Amino acid sequence: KILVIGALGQLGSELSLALRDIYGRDNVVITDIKEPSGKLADGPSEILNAMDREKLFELADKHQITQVYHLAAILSAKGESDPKFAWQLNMDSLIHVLDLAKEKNLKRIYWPSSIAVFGPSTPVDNTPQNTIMDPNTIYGISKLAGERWCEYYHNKYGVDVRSLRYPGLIGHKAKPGGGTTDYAVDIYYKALEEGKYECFLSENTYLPMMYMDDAVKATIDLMQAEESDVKVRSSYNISAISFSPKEIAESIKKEMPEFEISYSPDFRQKIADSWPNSIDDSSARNDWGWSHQFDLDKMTSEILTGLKPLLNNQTS
Ligand code: VAH
Repeated sequence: KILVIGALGQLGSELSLALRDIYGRDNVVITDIKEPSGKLADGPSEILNAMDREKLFELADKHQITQVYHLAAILSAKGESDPKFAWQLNMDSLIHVLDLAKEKNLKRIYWPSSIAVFGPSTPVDNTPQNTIMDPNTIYGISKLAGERWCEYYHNKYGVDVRSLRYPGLIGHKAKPGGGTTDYAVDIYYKALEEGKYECFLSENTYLPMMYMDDAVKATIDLMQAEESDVKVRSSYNISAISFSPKEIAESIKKEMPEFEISYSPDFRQKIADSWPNSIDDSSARNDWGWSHQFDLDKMTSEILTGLKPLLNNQTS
């Protein structure tokens, strides 16, 4: 059976639903620090604080877990408000899962990294799989250290841990939590609710991004790949689209001509400026056939269509 840690987060909630569709509702045990609601409540769930090693091991036995997707983390912007806690949660929880995999001989585990592992000295365009990495957020530092731990446990103990360096993920089924790229989610909600958006990044801030459906597909494709095809055991670069706030606003205007955007960069501008503009993901494409489906306009129409009924219900 599969255990999902952090199943109620922006990625966790969509990935948990996809995993249940593939493996069956009762074979995916979702956990988070609060009870699930809506569709996610339809299936086995447990309360689990990702730092609670004992409870993690207990749940793995109770549910005969063979695979773990560990998605719980404090993201970049939120992490800067409490660096010590972000480091502790992001690192302790990963090491508990790696130990669980080693001691219970789990089939495989998944752990997400991020383009946040790159920093101001990293080549910004077509950032290579192997390159200079000098992250300057605690989130990015914890993801870089986490990649080293994953490769260490794979090489030393044979743990089959797999990982992706996600770009900014844009999904509309679960509110994002504390990321720097979350402007690209907020903008759709505000476009529909208020017809305008004040962006916390400047208009030409290019960032690698990906629609959530592509991120879920990449995760499952990687986890279903033959072990021998998974050649990168730190974390794979993956990417889909790169755009700026100006370009996503233009994309929205194609469907909502009266939409207006304004810019008032805040502390997150510095974080965004330390990250790449675009990513070279040729290793993922060559090793296990990664390819993205959604470009910017296709994502925009998918999200606006998906959000309209939700927001209409709220306002009606
Ligand atoms: C964040 N959404 O902003 C996450 C992601 C690349 C960005 O890691 O922190």
